[in-house]
Amino acid sequence: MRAELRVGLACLTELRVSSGAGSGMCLLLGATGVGKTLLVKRLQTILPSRDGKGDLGDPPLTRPTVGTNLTDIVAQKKITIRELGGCMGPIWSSYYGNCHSLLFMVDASNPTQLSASCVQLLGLLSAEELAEASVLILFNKIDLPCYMTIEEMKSLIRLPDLIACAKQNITTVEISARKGTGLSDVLRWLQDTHRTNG
Ligand SMILES: Nc1nc2c(ncn2[C@@H]2O[C@H](COP(=O)(O)OP(=O)(O)O)[C@@H](O)[C@H]2O)c(=O)[nH]1
Ligand SMILES: [Mg+2]
Repeated sequence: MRAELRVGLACLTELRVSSGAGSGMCLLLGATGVGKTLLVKRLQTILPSRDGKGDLGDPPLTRPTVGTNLTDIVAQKKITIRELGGCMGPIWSSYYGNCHSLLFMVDASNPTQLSASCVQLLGLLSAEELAEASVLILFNKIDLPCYMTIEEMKSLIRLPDLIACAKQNITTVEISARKGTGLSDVLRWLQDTHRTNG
């Protein structure tokens, strides 16, 4: 893709919510529809309460992300979360520079997407520019029923082996962006990761 087009896409949905001193860049990646935009909106909602237990209410409507969505959250220090639309997979690598942490989201209610997600994850973990990044793999939509457990999914993609062999420090978390389950863990991980890193 031509550079001008890439920059044009990046400007389409830029959203800066707040600012603060010092910042760290966090990439939020995953297939279309896994719940990335809702996660960012939820993190912004629970932040004011600091303990991650703010009143979430009904989930806000999300639209498919065109290009990239930049959101600053201030959790002790400013962390800029850059969501990249799933359809931008081929140019994700243009955004690896300066990335201190990586949130990789999987839809835990949709095991048919797993193999594609696994290929994407392997590509990310083997990228030289991301070798120093801390990685959080989010299994989202645990509020929905599924014929496969998360443990079965992890074993299907051989996640324990992946974690053992990867250069990165990898953590996993099970969440529901809709219900709010696990969001305080995500917030804590971001704070801990960016306290020392970025
Ligand atoms: N049931 C359920 N639905 C979710 C959850 N997270 C996101 N969704 C829904 O999944 C759809 C896609 O979400 P969106 O955030 O736009 O996905 P994105 O393409 O990854 O940014 C929306 O209808 C969300 O309300 C969740 O944890 N549980
Ligand atoms: Mg989105």
